[in-house]
Amino acid sequence: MILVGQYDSPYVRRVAVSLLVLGLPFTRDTRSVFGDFDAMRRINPLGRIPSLVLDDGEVLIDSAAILDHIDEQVGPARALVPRSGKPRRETLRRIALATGAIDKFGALAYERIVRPGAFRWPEWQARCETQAAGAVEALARESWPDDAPLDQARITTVCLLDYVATALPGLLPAGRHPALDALAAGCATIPAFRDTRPGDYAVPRNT
Ligand SMILES: N[C@@H](CCC(=O)N[C@@H](CS)C(=O)NCC(=O)O)C(=O)O
Repeated sequence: MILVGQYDSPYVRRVAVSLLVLGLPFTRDTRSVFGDFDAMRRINPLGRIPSLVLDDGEVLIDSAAILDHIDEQVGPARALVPRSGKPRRETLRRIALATGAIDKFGALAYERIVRPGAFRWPEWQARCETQAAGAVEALARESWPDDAPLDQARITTVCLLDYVATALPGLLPAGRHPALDALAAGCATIPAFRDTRPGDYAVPRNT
């Protein structure tokens, strides 16, 4: 399997962490979705990451669809999202909050980093920040016991937190949500997270 995309993307990273945690081998295609746009569009017509190229050449796009396939491959006992009932609903709710926050922080990052200054819209940025902050506050109100198994809600939430720390430093200062700080610190020592840390934010910057 080939995982397409860089770990600066929290969506790519949550797939990478999941593959590593589950012991599923993969290689990487680290071309940039910005710098190698045409090549990326040949893999995924949307020109977005992540994609997962299976061994028979089939290409899966969108992290949710990729993670669904991975869970199916390992079976319900090892799947990172519970199969049914309240545990499934609660996990999906946390994942929705975390991915929603990634979308809104991502929109904010693109506003700040990609869009030329003359075309920025402060009210839109404020709206994105309010929506993302609301989702993070809701995640902070959830219970994250130290000894709970590593599931997809934890993986995606930590990928969100590390993404904000890297791409939008200062927006979620340490101490604002101690429970989330503890969650991220606990996961930082796990090899799957340690070995996929995002580098410097790779999107070309407009001033
Ligand atoms: N829903 C998609 C979102 C993927 C996404 O937003 N990827 C970003 C990187 S974090 C991307 O490809 N951005 C480039 C673009 O949209 O032009 C998923 O879960 O895979």
